[in-house]
Amino acid sequence: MNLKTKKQLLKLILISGLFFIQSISNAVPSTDLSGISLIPKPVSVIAASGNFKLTPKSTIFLSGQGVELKNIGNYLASKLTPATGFGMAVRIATANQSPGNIYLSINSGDAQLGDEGYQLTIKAGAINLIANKSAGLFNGIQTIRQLFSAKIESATHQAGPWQIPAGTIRDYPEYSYRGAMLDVARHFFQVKDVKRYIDLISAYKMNVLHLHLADDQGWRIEIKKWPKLTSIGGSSQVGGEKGGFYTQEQYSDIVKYAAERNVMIIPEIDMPGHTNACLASYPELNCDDKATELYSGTEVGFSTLCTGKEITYQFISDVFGELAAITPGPYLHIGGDESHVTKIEDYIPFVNRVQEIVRKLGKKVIGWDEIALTTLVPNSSVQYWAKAENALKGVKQGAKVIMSPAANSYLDMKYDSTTNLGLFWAGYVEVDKCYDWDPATLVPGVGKENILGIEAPLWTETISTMKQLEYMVFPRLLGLADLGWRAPAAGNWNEYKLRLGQHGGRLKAQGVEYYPSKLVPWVAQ
Ligand code: TNX
Repeated sequence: MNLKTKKQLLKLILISGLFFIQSISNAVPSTDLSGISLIPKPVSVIAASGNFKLTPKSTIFLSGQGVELKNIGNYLASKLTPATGFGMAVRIATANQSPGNIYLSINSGDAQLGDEGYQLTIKAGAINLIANKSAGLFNGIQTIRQLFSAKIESATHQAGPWQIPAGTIRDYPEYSYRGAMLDVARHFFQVKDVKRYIDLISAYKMNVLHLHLADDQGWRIEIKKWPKLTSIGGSSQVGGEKGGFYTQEQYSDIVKYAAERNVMIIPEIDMPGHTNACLASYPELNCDDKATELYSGTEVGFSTLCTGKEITYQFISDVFGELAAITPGPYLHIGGDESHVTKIEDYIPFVNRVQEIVRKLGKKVIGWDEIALTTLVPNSSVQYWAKAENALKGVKQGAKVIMSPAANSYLDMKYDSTTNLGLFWAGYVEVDKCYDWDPATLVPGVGKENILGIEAPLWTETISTMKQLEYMVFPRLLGLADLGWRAPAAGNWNEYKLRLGQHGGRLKAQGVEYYPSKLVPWVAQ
C-alpha cells in the first residue's frame, strides 16, 4: 500500500467513525448534561457524572405549602405521567428520601435568579429544583421536560428508561416580557385552541399571550353593556364563514389557565381604525349615524371610530372598564395602528384621551408604534412593528418598547415563495431570519434598557385552523423564545440550528406539524 492509499484509508476510517458516533448519539439518551439541546438556552449548564432515573415509585415532593406550589407539582406530574405510565404522586417533603424523587422548593434566597429564574441540581438519587417564585419553578419544569428524551411528550405510554445525566443548571431570562400574539378577530379560535397555544408557547418559557380581540372582521369578547358587539360584530370573520366570541366567563377561564402556566393575557381592542365590526353593530358610533356592513375581506385601514362624538368615549370607557375587571395583568392594549382614514389632528387627541381612560382604570397602556405620535402617559409602552422613528419617539418620551419587527418576528409572513399560507408584505421570514437579530441593537437609539421584551404576532387573515396556525408558528416561535430568554452573546444561528434540529421529534410528540425548514439539520428521533 503506498502512502497515498494509506492516507485515503485513514480518512475513510475517520469519517465512518464520525458517522458511527453521530448515529449512536442520535439513538441513545445523552450521557452529558451539557450536550442536551435546550431551547431557550440556559445561562449555565455544568455536567457531572452519573444519571438520575425515574422509577414507578418516583414522587414529586414539595418543600413548603400553599396551593400555587401544589398546582406546580400537579402540573409536573401531569407532564410526566402519560408517557412514563408512572403514578407520580405529589406530596409535602419528608425527611425520608428514597432515590428517584423530584423536589420542588420555593424561596431560594438567591437574588440572581430573580422572579423567573431557577436552579436545577440533578444527582443520581434526586432532582432538586429551587426558585424564588412559582414562575421560576414553572420554567425549571420546562427544562426538566426537555432533559428527558422526546418521547416524554407523548400522550401515550412509551418504553423507558427515563433518565437525565447529572449536573447543575442555573438559569434566568434576559427580558421579562416574552410574548406571542394571536389574532382571533380575522379568524376566530375556540377556547380549547387558545389553551393549546398557551401550552405550546409556555413550554418554551414564553410568558405573555396578547389576544387581538377586535378588528374590522369581528368582535370577539362579550361586553355586557354593549351586547350587539358580539351578537352582530361577533358573527362574521374573514371569508364570510360564521365567527364567534368569548363570553366573559370563557375569557376568565383562559386567563386562569394561562396564569397557571406563567402566561399573562393582554387583551387588545384596536382603535380608532380596525373598527368595522363595532361600527356595524352600533350606528351611533359612526359620524353619519349609519351602521356599516359587516366585512369579511382582508383590506386594512378603511374604518374609524367617530373621534368627535362623546358616545365614542363612553363606549371605550365601558369596554375597557369591563375588560379591566376581568384582566388581572397590568396591561390593556389600545391598538392604534394603520388608522389611515382618521385625520392626524383627530388621531392625536383621540389616543391621548383613550390613554387617560386606561390610566384611570389603573392599567398601563400598550399601543402599536403609531401611538408614539401622541403624548404618551407615564408607563405606556410602544410595540414596534413598522417604523423605527416611532419606536425612537416613544423612547424619547420615556416609554418602553416591545420589539415585534415585522421582517423578523411576524409569524404570518411566508417562509419562502412556496409557502401556501401567509402574507409577504414584510418579506419572506425563513427560520434563520427570525433568529438572526438582536432586539437591543436592531433600532439605533433603542437599547436593552429601553426594551421590555419581544413579541411574535400571528395575524390570521390566511389562517383558520389549528393545523395551519401550528405550521406557521413552528418552528419560528422557538427561535424567538430563545432570543427573548438567553443573553445575546450566548447564541448565533449556526449554533442554534443544531439545537433546533433536536426539537423536531419533541414537537411531533406533541402533535405539532411544524414547517421542516431545509436550513435546519433535523435529527430523526
Ligand atoms: C399589519 S401589524 C397589521 C395587521 C395585519 C398585518 C398582516 C399591525 C399593527 N397591523 O392589521 O393583520 O399587518 O401581516
